[in-house]
Amino acid sequence: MIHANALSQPLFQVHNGLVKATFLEASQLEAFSQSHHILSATHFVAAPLERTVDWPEILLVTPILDGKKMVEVWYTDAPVQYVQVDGLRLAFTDDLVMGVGSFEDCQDNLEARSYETYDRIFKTCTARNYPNMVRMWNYIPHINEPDSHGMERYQTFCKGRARAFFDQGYEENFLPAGTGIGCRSPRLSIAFLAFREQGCVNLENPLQTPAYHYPKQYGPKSPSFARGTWLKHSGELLVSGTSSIIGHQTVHEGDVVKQFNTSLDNINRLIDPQNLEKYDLVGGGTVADLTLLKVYVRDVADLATIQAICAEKLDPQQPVLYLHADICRADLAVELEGCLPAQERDA
Ligand code: 3EB
Repeated sequence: MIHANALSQPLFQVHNGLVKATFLEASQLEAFSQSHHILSATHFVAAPLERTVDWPEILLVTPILDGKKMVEVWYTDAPVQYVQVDGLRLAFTDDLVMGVGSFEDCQDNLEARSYETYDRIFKTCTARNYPNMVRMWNYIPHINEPDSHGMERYQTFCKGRARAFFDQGYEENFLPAGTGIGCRSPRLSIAFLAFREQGCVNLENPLQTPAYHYPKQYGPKSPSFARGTWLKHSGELLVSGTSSIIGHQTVHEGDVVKQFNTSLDNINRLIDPQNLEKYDLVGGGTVADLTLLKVYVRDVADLATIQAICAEKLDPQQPVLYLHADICRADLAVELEGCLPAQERDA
């Protein structure tokens, strides 16, 4: 399923190669790191593991559903400086930083720890002059279970995150694209990509209430993310985790086919050229153009159904990672994310 040329050809790249991303078999990462500068690696594993490497890395217990051990790796040919500070692991180039903040999972002070980790990420990136957050990934252990105050852990996390964004002075329409998904890892992990230069447009979907405007019934503080970010320099689009939500409501609870088709329709609408026109952007596409695809599946029994829809609607040449993970609302069965490469431009 993964191309033999994965080692030489990225699945996705930003700014004509400033940063590249691909999926590798875990056993290839070591060799890969000899010839590329790794910015971040996310391993999707079946059981908790510990190891130490130079680069920012997450060992995420969201098992790959076809049994392979895979890694999502972001990398560059530019020189990279690795820094560990304040519990964060970061990889800096002249233009961007990728990094990971994580903390041992806890029941009692999830909100405070989430706040603190976000706050450190913002302060570190800002102090070093990389203030422009473009993409964040949040992996939350036991996301749908209650914390010690009886609040769903995702909602508790959202409270801490929202306060950190607010304290940092973020305007609502400057929130980065995001993923907020469950895992069975021993740590809560937050990964990010930030640029030195302001270079992205944050996108919303006309079919969906902006997540930061979800009403209080979903939690005291709304989720802090945009539906996607458009990278101005060369026109790539990073699509946030997308699920079966229309307006602010979950639709088609209990029907995974309809939920997944709704998710795909949501992305189609987000990346539609007509939606981009509203932001004075030229480009766009459909789900068949997406790369670096990850599909989060709550119930393993739904895998074959979801794969059949992917075979029909996505580019069959594109590898897809099917990950076993809980979604941030208990009534959602599936979520997906991907990247839209820049269109070829005439020279
Ligand atoms: C949704 O649309 C589905 O909390 O960072 C998608 C992407 C979702 C990001 C996040 C949550 C997040 O609300 C869930």
